[in-house]
Amino acid sequence: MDIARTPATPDGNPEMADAAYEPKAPPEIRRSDYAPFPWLVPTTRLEFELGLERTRVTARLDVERNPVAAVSPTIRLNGDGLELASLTCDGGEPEGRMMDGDDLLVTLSGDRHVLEIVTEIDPSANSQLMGLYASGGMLCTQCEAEGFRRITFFPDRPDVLSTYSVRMSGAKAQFPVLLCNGNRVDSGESADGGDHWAEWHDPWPKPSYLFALVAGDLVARSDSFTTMGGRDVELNVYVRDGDLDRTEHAMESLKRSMKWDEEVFGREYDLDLFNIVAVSDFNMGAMENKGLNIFNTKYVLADTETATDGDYDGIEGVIGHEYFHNWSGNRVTCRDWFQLSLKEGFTVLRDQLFSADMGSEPVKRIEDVRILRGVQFPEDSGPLAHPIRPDSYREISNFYTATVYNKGAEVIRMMRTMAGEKAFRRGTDLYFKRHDGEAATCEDFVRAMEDGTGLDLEQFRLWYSQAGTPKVAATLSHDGDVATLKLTQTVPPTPGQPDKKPMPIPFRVALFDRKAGTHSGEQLLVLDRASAEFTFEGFAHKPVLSINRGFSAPVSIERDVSREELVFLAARDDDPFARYEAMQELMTGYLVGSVSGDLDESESEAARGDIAEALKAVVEDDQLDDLMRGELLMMPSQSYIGEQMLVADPGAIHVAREALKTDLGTRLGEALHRLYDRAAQVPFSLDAEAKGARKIKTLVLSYAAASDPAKAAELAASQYDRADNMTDRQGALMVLAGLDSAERTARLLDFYNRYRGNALVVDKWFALQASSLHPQVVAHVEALRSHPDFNLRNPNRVRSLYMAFAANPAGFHAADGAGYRMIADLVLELDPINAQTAARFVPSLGRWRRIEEKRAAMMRDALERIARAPKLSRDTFEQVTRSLG
Ligand code: 0A1
Ligand code: ZN
Repeated sequence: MDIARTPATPDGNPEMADAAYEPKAPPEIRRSDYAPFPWLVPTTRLEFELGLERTRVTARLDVERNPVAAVSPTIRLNGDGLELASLTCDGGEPEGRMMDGDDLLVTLSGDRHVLEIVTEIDPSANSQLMGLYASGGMLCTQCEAEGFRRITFFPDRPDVLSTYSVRMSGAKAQFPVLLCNGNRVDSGESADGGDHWAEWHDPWPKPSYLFALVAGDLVARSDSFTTMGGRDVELNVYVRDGDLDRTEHAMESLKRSMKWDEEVFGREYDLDLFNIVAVSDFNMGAMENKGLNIFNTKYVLADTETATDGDYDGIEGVIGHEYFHNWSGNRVTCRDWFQLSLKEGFTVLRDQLFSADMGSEPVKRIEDVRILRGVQFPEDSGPLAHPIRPDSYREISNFYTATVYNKGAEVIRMMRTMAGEKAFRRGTDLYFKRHDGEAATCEDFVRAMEDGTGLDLEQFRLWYSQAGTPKVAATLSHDGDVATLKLTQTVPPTPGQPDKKPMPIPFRVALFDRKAGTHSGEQLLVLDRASAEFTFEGFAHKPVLSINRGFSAPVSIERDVSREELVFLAARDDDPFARYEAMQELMTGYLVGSVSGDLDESESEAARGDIAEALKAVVEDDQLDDLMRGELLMMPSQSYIGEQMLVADPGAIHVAREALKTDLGTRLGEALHRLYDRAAQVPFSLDAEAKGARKIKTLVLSYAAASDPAKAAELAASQYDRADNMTDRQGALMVLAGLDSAERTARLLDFYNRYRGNALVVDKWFALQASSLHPQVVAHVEALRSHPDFNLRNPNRVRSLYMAFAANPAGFHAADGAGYRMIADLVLELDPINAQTAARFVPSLGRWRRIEEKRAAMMRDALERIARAPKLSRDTFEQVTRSLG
């Protein structure tokens, strides 16, 4: 009997099966339930007979009992919607088999067996983009976290490592290029030449989530890299014909990554071949499959006509990230998905350090903190808060979060700060040496850090188990010649974690002599109790406190500081991050005060005057480079301002923020225009000076748009018309898109017509309109939904319209609730097509508890409407129930 499609219940009654196996609440998986898998799979042989609509997969697994696991009479082979064509054990009928939901259980009574499993799949019908799927006529895979089970029945868990050999065959004309992990060991073609095949072998044992295969009509940019040990590695970046000219930056970034990882972390590449393939339908940014990284085209393709400076930086960062995974993720992988931050937090830190070394370190740090505070802090203070090492999940795809990635990186960065760079390197060397070839845990990492650095990290482990952003109150007092810094921490309650313990928080601190404008050295203080006092001698006057320099800890600080002190720090602090922070605090303090009605008119006026003076000093400071100047001139985001308030009124914040922009644009008008004119003289190049000049130009335009819209429209239109690069063109169009002017319509049309064949640029066109400050933005997005280029099946396009919109407070938080309804409609429509992407829109609605009453009720309604849908994916179900909970 073919039992593949027959759901079985424990009592074997198929009638009951639907009710039992399509539960409303998918089961919760708990970290504490981890047990080693009872079977080892030393080798895996896969044969793919490839076709877009029908691919036949023959898997041969050599299995043997795992000596360190509990004995089991069966082996659980995970499946997800698979059609089982045949199954044999040691060449014959297995002793027993049954389906448990989508999984296949096979009875195995001996110590060693060979299982042969044949499945048939339809890649063209795979709109979830997990497993094997078709994208623009090619076939590719995405297996992390649990996609391999959509290809064949397999123990699809990261602690089962196997050595893979793979044969792929298919029509030569349709799939001229056949790629897999590892090295190509053989190839050939059928007698009539219509079909061809390739045989691949990956010598490194790996978990199934790192498996990858690509078949298609692709062309490559090829190059090579000689490793520090003298290995010549062939490098290829595969793209579709016509895109080759846009791969140079990706290839150069790859070579820089390889060199940097040798120099900074002592990590050498371990195969003779490294392939990157770009695909246009992809759920995430990229994937680190062993020797065959698969990338979203967004993180590969760039030329100056079509990609912005931000795109260039993004490509370098993501290429680095995936490459660095070869050690932090592949050579040392994760025992289970609760340990995801082991590879992701560490690899994000590695890519951040790499990008900092390739460009401006302080600017990179500020950008990283902006992402953390813009995305992770709200996550940590909302219903979806979880520790960097979660305790449970229903759908692991929901845990590829800013917490696991970005806070995870901050946690490791704190260890580096406390240990110092040299000792940190001893820790990472030990970690790689000790766990090479293993599936490890976060605990293993921390222990290697302790042993390698000599730090005692006992209490520090709380950073792995406790969710929530610590709040630290800092007050500085002065008596005689002694300054006393009092620090008090609270870690807020989060879902499932009502009570928290104090955590060790490392602060880089300096005390400035207000008159001399200098300090006598930075210190590292570790606050490891609820409250502590630190004293500093030798201060005749009260010094000015500079704390959390370099953002040494991912916490929010409430410091008792005067405006005058912030102005001082914004102008004088020698730590660029602290200087940025002072500037942000000046503006945020004013905006929060103004929205809360705490400031009377004269206080408001004085505050705006101080901010304008501080900005003017930044504009005129000729010691600053423009990239850094741009950071100092940037206003805090709406969401960051909202985050400072217990309950936020997005409408009021928007009005206050725009009003401040208008005021500053007016007060600084001339100085800003002089800055613009200077920046406009800098000819195009990709160096820091020219990048800085472009950043400044668009910033000035956005201040001008608020203070003098007619002039801004004219200036932006002229920047657009004369642009010789995408940064200038997009910056100008972004400003125009928010203005109700004739220039807007003409340039938007021009942009579309100019780039209509280029999907990544058309994505920008959608995003620019969806994130604009235009009062009709909701109507614009509704209209764009019906544009012929809109396509729900392409995640980049969906994100370009709707992620941009969900992040646009003026649209998403429209007072009548139209924005919330639009996102709920999208989630419902997208969920059956691409659950992973749909679920990513839920957190924006999940912020309702922190939003004023009227809007909160409408956000809740939107969530409840999603929850009432008769059938929801595991992904969306989990996010919606947690958000309502
Ligand atoms: N490991 C990848 C992220 C990733 C995760 C899941 C995916 O499935 C759709 C794809 C990519 C990284 O950190 O880059
Ligand atoms: Zn990663």
